[in-house]
Amino acid sequence: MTDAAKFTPRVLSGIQPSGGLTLGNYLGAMKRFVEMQDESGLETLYCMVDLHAITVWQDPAALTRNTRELAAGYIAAGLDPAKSILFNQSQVPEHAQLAWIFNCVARMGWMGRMTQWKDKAGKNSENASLGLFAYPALMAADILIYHATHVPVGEDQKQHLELTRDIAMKFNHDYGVDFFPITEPVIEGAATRVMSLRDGSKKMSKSDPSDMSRINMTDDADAIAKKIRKARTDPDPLPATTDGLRDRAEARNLVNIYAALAETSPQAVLEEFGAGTQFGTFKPALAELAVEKLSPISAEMARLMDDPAEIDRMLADGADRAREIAHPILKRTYEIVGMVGA
Ligand code: AQP
Repeated sequence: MTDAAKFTPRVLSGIQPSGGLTLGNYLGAMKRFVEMQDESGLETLYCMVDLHAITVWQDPAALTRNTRELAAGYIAAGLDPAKSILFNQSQVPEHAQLAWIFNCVARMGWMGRMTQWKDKAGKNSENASLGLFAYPALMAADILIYHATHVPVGEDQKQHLELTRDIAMKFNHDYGVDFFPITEPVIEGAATRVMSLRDGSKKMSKSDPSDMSRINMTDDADAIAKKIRKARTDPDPLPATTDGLRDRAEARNLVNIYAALAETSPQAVLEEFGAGTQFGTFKPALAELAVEKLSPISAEMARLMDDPAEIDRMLADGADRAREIAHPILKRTYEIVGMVGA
């Protein structure tokens, strides 16, 4: 059994630079990253997972821009490079090196059961990249190369984190060691699953072909207001309690977004507006709140993006600091596996 107490409490998480940051990424992940950065006794590492992004085609110029924009988003949202290690995944080669070991630990059947694989590969799985199939083994390596004990993520990543635990347990078992921690997922907050504005059954996603389905962190006030005005809802007004939202995915999503932005509960939002309030009244209030919360972040992102060399310098520094933790863990892994010269 793994003794959790022997591992330094350490947080690792990442976001793919596979498009512009969305409100889903912000509420489901980044906001929690910032809170954890300020919790005492926790070391925090946050990365831009560019190796994950290329599991589906990325235009090279867009990948470069999206990576810098994501770094700017991290800082604009409140991550501080003096407190957290911020870096780009590909600049720490130990991630890919450990991922290869994990490719040899994980089983094909485990990967084939991942819902993200099924969703993204769809009916065309013969034509999907091998990287997309192996994605969860790389994610396990991202986490375990730092012996991270806690991983804040949105609800959609829960299954991948369970697989990370399975890989750690199988490695520890196969080699008769107690080397990798059994990491805890941190799926917390009012909006661990922000849904598409066009379809309440789909999550809000950077790569959704419809820009109207999401709020991008770089959207201006007019775009935010337009997207919320056009967001799909049903004809009924707001109910008195959250029970009344149970079978109303789109309405529930807008109330949840409001609650997460206002840092309150969905029930409190319903009480504030009152049962019977029409979406014609609620939507402009939501748009106003979203603009109030997001515009300082997008303004700061734009300011930081004016100096890409400074972003690159900050990421290079973060990668050096990350490697100081990762390298000894990789070296020890190679020794455990029996590689000569490790
Ligand atoms: N809609 C969402 N609601 C809550 N959390 C979300 N996250 C993503 N979408 C939502 C969380 O954001 C973190 C980073 O996600 P990611 O970029 O690594 O991958 P993803 O989950 O696949 O996000 P996208 O936006 O859907 O990207 P694409 O379109 O490229 O696949 C994770 O913690 C995730 O849970």
